[in-house]
Amino acid sequence: MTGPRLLLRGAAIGDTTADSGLVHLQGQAIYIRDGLIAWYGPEAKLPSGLRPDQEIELGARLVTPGLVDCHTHLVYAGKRVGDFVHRLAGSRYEEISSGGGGIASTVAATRAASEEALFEGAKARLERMSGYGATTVEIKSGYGLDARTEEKILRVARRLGGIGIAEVRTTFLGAHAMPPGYQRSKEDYLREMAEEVLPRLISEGLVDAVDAFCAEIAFGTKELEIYYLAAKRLGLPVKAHLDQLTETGGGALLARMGAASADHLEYSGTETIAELASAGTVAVLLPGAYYFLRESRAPDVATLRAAGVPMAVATDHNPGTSPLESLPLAMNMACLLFGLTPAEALRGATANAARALGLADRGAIAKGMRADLAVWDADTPAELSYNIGFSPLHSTFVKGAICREDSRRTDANERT
Ligand code: DI6
Ligand code: FE
Repeated sequence: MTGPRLLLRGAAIGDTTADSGLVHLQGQAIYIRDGLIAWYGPEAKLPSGLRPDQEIELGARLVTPGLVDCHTHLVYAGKRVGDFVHRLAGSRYEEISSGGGGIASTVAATRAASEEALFEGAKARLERMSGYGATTVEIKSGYGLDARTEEKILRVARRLGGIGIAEVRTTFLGAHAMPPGYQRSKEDYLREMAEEVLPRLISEGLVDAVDAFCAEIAFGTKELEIYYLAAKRLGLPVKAHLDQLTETGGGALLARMGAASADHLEYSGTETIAELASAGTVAVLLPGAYYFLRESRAPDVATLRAAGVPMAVATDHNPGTSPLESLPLAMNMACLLFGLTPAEALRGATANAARALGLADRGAIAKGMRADLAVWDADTPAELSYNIGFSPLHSTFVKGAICREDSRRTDANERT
């Protein structure tokens, strides 16, 4: 593929290093060829002989790697405002689930929705996420819990990846909850999902990874073993929602499976963290769900940091526990609620999030990486974690193509 050769001038680069320090370089240029960063460095050292098709002056704006939202449930129908109101009146999340609300109500709405309606709803959300700087978004199934609807959700997710707003990675979350009214055991359900449904979805090119909800109200480690083994046999990376509401002891299973990521981790203890560290598993922190459920126990960031577990930050966008679309707001919450530094938050939403998805080609500004970039009206990289409910995004580039430009801001600039 040969896209236009682009030369971005007047950029301030904001990025993170492997040890999580912030990098902030002024007066930079970035040369993009074939959708990749072919060169970047001080404008004064621009190699001669570059032949860009187009030059873009960024006026000293901040350029970071495009943000990677590595954990979302973007495709669903219906809202859960009723659950929210009940929780505010004192009900617990677990009670709402067992009382007919919760995941089951979103499953019913998603089964009933047409593929087109699901697509339109999720497209609007993806557009807004792109407006907050996301250039790669992971999307999980898991609101179908039957073959037909899981496939419908994943087809919508794939289609969303093809419309040029952001790159989409798909995750099969057949093990999200027991389907309402299912008569047989959890083992039977997971066996059916892993041995019948998953291979078919893979053969249709719909699945990039496999996830499960490892929790008392969902599935335990014993039942999940068959499910994960099937995924591994089919060559897919695995991940889990782990220890969100109580400690499950699932770290050992995930380490044995060489999990790409373990997500939530509010209740994970030192042993679980050591297991994740031994497997090189990324810890995905989801402060939106913590905040929305008014949890009081935060992930043990100090121990994760000391153990050298890479930490990512994601929105966990879903209608029940995290109706959050802004990755910069998740970064802000990760700093204020979980104790990350702004450098860790940025790395968490770029390089470490890419790693949680097994993607080595993005998440940093370096030669040979995909030209997935976010351009901000911000002075420093720490500023991305500072704002609340406002995103200073100017534009994004996905594989070297400008895919979003805030027209109001562009007009304003043209007027000055
Ligand atoms: N943990 C969550 O926070 C979401 N899924 C999960 O496994 C919540 C899903 C929902 O309540 O709809
Ligand atoms: Fe989730």
